[in-house]
Amino acid sequence: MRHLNRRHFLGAGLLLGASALLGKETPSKPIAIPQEYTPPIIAFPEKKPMVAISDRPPLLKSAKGREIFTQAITPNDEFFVRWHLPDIPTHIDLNEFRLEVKGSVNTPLSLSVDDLKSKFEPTEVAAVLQCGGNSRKYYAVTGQATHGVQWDHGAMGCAIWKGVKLKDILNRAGVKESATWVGLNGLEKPAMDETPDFFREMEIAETLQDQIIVAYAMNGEDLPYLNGFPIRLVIPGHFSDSWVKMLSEIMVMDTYRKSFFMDVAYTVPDNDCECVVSGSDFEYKRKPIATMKVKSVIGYPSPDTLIKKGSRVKIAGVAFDQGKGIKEVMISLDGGKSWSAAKLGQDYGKFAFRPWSFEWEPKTKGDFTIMARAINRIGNIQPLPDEIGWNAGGYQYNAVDNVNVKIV
Ligand SMILES: Nc1nc2c(c(=O)[nH]1)N[C@H]1C(S)=C(S)[C@@H](COP(=O)(O)O)O[C@H]1N2
Ligand SMILES: [Mo]
Repeated sequence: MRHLNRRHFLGAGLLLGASALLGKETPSKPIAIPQEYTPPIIAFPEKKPMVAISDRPPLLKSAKGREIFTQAITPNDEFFVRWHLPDIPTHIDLNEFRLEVKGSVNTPLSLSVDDLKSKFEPTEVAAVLQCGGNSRKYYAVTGQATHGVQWDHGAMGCAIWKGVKLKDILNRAGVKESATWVGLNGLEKPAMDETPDFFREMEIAETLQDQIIVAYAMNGEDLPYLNGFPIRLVIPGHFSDSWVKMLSEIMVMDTYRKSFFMDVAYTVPDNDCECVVSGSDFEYKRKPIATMKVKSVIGYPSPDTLIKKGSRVKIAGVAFDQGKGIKEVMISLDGGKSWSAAKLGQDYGKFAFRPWSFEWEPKTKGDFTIMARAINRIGNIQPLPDEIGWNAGGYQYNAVDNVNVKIV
C-alpha cells in the first residue's frame, strides 16, 4: 500500500491542482483570495479552441463560457476536460488496450474494447458530468476563498453515454463473497513516485446499480481522447471525480485501500451540512464527496449584457440534481423578492441537464439581477448565495445562480 504523509498533502496541495501535489505545506490562515488571471485559448486534438486553465495536465473549459449551458447536450468538442496528472498516454493502441478485471474474482478478465462492444449488452444513459469543484470560485462571494482550481460553472457538461453495465462485467468475472470494495484505475501513471496514482474506490453494493456503466461512446461517437478514450466509468448522479477515464483496471478487493484522491482530495466535512465555519481550512473530519446537489445555471444572458428596453429576451439555462429529477426552476428579476416558474424543455432522463427558458420583456431601464433557483422532485432546493455552507476544498457549490444585466 502506498504510504502517504497526510499532512504533506493538506491545504496547498489542492490550491494549484496536480502541480502542487508535489510539495508545499499548509498555508497559513486566512486563505488568500486568488488573483484574477485570464487563461489562454488553446486548440487541443478533437476539441474546438478552449480556455486552457492549464495545459499540462489539460484543464479546459468551453470558450463560450456560460452560453454552452443553454442546451441539454454538450458537444464533445466543447466538453470540459480535467486531468490530475501530467503524464497521460500520448497514444492508445486498441489492439493492445485491455480492461483488466482482477483481484477477488473467480475468473479474471482481460477485455478489449471490441469485447465490450460485442460480448455484452449495450446500454445508454444521458448524464451530467460535473467536477466536485465546479463553480468553486463563487464561494469567494462569501468572503472566504477556497482551495483548488477556481472554476466558474465551466467544469460540467451533459452527454449521452453508451457502454456496458459495470455490474455485467463484475458478474462475468464472478465476484467472490469476501469482496467488499472495487478499485478503479486509469491508464495514466504518476510522473513521480511520491505523486499519488489516480485511483478510486466504490463499495461493492454501489457498483451493482444499473445506471453505472463503462462507456465507450459519448454522444454517438468514440470518447474524445481527453475525455477518457477508449473507455471511462460513468456514475450518473455522482460527482465526476470517480468517473475514471482511460479505465484500464478494475480491482475487486477484500479490504479498502487508502488513496489520496479518496481520502484527502475530494472530501467535504463529515457532518450533516457538509460544511464548516468559513475560513476554517481543512481541520475537520472528512468524507468523500458523492452525489450531486440540485443546481441550475443561467446560460443566457451572460453577465453585463446590455439589453434594449422593450426587446424580447429568452433567459435560458440548465438544471439537474442527483437523479431525482427537476420539478421546477424559478426565475427572479428583482433580486429574489418574487419568483416565477421557467418553462422546462426536453427531458432526457433524470440524470441529464433539464433545459429551461423564461421569456422576458424588460419595460424599464436600469440594472437587473436575474436569478435562477431549481427544486427537485423530493423538494431539495438550491440555497441562496449567502446561505450556502462553506468547505475549504470549495466542493459541491450549488447556490442560486445570478447574472447582472443592464437594460438601456
Ligand atoms: N484517469 C483519470 N480519470 C479521471 C480524472 C483523472 O485525473 N484521471 N479526473 C476525474 C475528475 S476530478 C473529473 S472532474 C473528470 C473530468 O472528466 P472530463 O475530463 O471528461 O470532463 O474526470 C475524472 N476522471
Ligand atoms: Mo474533478
